[in-house]
Amino acid sequence: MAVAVVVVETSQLQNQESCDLLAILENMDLNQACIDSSVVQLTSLVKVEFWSELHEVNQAVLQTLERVERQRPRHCQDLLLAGDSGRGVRQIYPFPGQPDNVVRVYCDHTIDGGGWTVIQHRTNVTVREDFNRSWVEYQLGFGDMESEFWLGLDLLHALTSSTLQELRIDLADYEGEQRWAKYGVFYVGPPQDNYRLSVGRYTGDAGDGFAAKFHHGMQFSTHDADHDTDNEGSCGTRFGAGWWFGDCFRCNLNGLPYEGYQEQHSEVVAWSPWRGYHYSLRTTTMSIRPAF
Ligand SMILES: [Ca+2]
Repeated sequence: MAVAVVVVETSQLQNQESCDLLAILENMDLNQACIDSSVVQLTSLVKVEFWSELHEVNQAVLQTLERVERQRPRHCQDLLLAGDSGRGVRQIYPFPGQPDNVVRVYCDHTIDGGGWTVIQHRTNVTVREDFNRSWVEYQLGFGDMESEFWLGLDLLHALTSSTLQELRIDLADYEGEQRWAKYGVFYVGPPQDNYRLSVGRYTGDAGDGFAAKFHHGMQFSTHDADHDTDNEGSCGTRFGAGWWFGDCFRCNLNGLPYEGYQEQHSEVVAWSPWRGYHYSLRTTTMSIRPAF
């Protein structure tokens, strides 16, 4: 064994001037075959150690990656549990099995225990966002998350598919009054079912604007994609919004941004159980989080 040879002879080599392995072996009065064999064995020993170390490093990297993936937040509630606070734009990884598919969402930890992912927001900023958008725009989402926006139906379907979600709606009028509505069940179906809405188990003080026979079970419609239950016309065209219209609505939070009561208009930002069909609300916020 070459290593044994080197170790045994080390005491005799303390005065060696050269540290070159080949020179050391040659000075040990070994025959050439023994020298060649020792060098080959040493080289192979080094290789085995190298691969073994590389394997260990590789295992450590894989374990770290698995740990990082487990720690990646799927929604705002994961961020809250990890110590996040306040509100603002955050990054989440909502798609199971797609650890690199990151999306930006607006999280709010300041209301009702926190952990809310905001999916829609309207407010009376100077330049209002246009919510009378096409089917594709409602699918992909639009607007500015720091201002008015719609998160997008594709992401809504993904977020509500992983685990049962609850929905919270916060409303404010132009007289300084505020109301809220909460639904213990909220699910947005897949694109092939036109993002059909499942909503129920109301609590709150705004009144049940999503009441079963009006919006629960309805597909999503826009001015260019009519899936409502009004056989004579298009609610999306008539009321200037994308929404889960039936025939046509009890609430329409994506309506046209009129301010306050409108005698002549019902295509307003409406939550009829509170302010009726002709009153356009100042602020609306729709947020979701896991129900359990
Ligand atoms: Ca229709």
